[in-house]
Amino acid sequence: MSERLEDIAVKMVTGGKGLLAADESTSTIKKRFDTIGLESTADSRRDYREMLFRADEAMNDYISGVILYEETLFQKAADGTPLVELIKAAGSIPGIKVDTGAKPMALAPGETITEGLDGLADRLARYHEAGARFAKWRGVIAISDTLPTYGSLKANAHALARYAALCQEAGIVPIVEPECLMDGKPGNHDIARCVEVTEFVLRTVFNELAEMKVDLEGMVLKPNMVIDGKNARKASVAEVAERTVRVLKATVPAAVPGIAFLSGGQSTEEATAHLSAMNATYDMPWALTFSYGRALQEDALKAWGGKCENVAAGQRAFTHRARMNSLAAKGSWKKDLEKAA
Ligand code: 5MM
Repeated sequence: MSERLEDIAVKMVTGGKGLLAADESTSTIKKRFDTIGLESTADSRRDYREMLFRADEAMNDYISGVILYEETLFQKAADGTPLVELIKAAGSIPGIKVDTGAKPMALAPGETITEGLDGLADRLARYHEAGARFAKWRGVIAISDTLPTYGSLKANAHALARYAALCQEAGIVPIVEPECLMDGKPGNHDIARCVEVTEFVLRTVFNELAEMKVDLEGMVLKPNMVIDGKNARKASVAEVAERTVRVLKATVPAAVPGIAFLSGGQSTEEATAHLSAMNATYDMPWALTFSYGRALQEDALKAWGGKCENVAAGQRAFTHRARMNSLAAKGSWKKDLEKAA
């Protein structure tokens, strides 16, 4: 029986589960490994990701799907089992990052355009064959007093919509990720500017999705939260939750089954607290969950430190964060659970 995109999308965002973004490109994972003094090689990347995917409690109970980088989709664990099979065995869905990165945009200083559309239909067919049932594409939007420019925003939104249409045609659920940068430069914008930009970005993205005939029931939105820039943090948890939900309600159609936030450079605990506050306080037409990279992995990476004797410690740290975020997806995270751990 053919799988319905709508069913896959619902499974990705419901039941108190969320997504693990483990799709760091080779250059980004190198930066992460540099922080623990570990050389980035195909084997060290495999060891790290294998550790995460073999964390049974986290993967079975809290993680609905994993976003992979292409290398990982075709990589095998040390014992020869394909990493994709580890993910599936835990009842989680393998996904794949299909953009080829945000590149400097011509005649648009400080802005980028995400590439990867050429030949994408063929790649999607290969990824589907390899077991991927959802994909991810990230458009990056810089925020300052003068950015984004409309040209850059429109080009990124258009690329996101073309990608989403290609995914749906290939039987793959698109995660549409327009990220308004919290930690870009200068990063001193306030939350009011973030409201303004995020609202305009989401409106533009959904217009483009409509023009490309994307079925909203068969996609997942991965937005930033509405928050002050990294160098100007002031807003309380309640304010971030309130302003984020308000912007989403103004722009995201109820047909979208779920919204899975990126963490964007928030501390691990902030990312959890904000998500929990939204779910605890507001009635919303969509499921609200996490699709965190750094906020799920930071503590695990540190605890592991690249040493095989620390695999269990790394898995414990990952499981703890996954559990906290699962509680947040149900609106029932409490700060003292962090202390207890
Ligand atoms: C895990 O990081 C992802 C890959 O980034 P690069 O292509 O730059 O290597 C990234 O797309 C990620 O999926 C999202 O930005 C969310 O991650 P965070 O860390 O912001 O939660």
